[in-house]
Amino acid sequence: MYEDTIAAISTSLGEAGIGVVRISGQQATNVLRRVFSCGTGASSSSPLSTIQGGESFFESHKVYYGRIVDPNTGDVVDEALAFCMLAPRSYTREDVVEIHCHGGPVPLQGVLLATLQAGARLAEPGEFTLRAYLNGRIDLAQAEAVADVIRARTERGLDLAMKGLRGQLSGRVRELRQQLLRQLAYLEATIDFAEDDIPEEDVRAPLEDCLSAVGMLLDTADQGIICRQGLRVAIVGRPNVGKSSLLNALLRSDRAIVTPLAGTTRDTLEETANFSGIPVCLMDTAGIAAEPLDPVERLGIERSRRAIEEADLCLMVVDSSTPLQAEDREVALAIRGKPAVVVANKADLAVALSSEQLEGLVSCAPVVWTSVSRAEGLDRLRDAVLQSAISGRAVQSDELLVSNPRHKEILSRALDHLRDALSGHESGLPVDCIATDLRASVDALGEITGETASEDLLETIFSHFCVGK
Ligand SMILES: Nc1nc2c(ncn2[C@@H]2O[C@H](COP(=O)(O)OP(=O)(O)OP(=O)(O)O)[C@@H](O)[C@H]2O)c(=O)[nH]1
Ligand SMILES: [Mg+2]
Repeated sequence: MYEDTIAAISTSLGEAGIGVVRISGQQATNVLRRVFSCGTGASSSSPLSTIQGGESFFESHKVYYGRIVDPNTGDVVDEALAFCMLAPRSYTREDVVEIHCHGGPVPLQGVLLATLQAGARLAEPGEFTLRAYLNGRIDLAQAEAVADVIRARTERGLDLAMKGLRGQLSGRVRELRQQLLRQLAYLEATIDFAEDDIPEEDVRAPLEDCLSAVGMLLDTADQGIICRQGLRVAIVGRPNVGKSSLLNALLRSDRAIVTPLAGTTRDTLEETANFSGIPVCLMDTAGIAAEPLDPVERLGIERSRRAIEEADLCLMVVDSSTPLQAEDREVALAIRGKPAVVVANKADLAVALSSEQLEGLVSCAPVVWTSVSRAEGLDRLRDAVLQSAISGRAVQSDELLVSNPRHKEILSRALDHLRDALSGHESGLPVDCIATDLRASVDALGEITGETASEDLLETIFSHFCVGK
């Protein structure tokens, strides 16, 4: 339990019907007593004069109506509802108070200031969730899932985050860690009590089981991470092939200017679309021309190249009604090495390109024929984007997905140590060498749930949270 009591605005600082200031810690109810005047407040210039009865005055999980007042001057700050969630039945497992006031920046900041004047200290980012973790209410992976729930951009992302919050991944990782710990205990016993009669056990089979289970979790990570973070997709091509038209069609809105003139788009433009639950940030770019007409076009082309660098995947748009041009090949060169899909657009016009020509344009890139002006081929294009991004391995939606890059890195470390342990076992290395690898694997898995997390790691994770969570 912490000595100090923290407070923060827990809702965003825009205009809204209500906003919430949250307080957590041993003094939470005392802070509320100092700033809260119960009832309509007709005769309540001093908050303390209307509230009697000490600690027990606020019943847990019961809502009180009243006013928030400045604890020094007694001036009314806002009208509010307040309620206490006494430990341990709260988010942090400490006493928690929520004050629901009007949701504007000025009343919210006024209410927060009153709680600080009454003895609370301003919370650090993620400090409420850090306390929930340190007080054992949730583990580290669940704490990370809290941030993912808040930041989810699609229903699928939310579904993933909720699974994390319910502890699905934590449960699986803990199970695997327990299995490994059992093997480790056995190996250590054979080291410590070599001369005693320890019945011989097969270490190899359970280690192989764990190895394949960790490998299977790891296999889901690329898709999981895309579901959580989304994809950045650059729409590139020479001028006038229909890039902006494609952006508008995929967004189903008239976002970018489209004209029959080459060089219409000068600057890159970003907008997010939802492809089967995956947030896809689409970047429309200036057409890459061999000879830019003016400095603006040249700067635009530089930005197009930057967008290619930033992208996870490129949609290379070509005009299928004209033969390939040097500029098309230049674009193909610019996206070399990136996952890509070739979009053979304007398929409603007389076709001037063969499938072979298109397939040879960017190595390994699938080709999708579209007519953006007739809205044809767009579903196939969305499918091709997802297929390319997840390397053709679609995971069932009810399968457990690893969606956090930190968890992926840990799993791959745990897998390496497990592999070392197994190959050591096979080549007859001394038991203590095998035990060392196994211990490293167990410790790595513990970093996911937090059993073996360092203070630095906690600081890194929670500093990315918003204040008030
Ligand atoms: N026939 C036909 N015309 C299309 C299609 N897609 C786009 N166009 C037309 O092609 C022209 C150029 O479209 P844009 O979307 O502005 O092309 P762009 O690649 O963004 O061009 P820049 O911004 O200049 O690089 C417009 O007149 C569009 O209406 C299509 O599928 N079929
Ligand atoms: Mg354009």
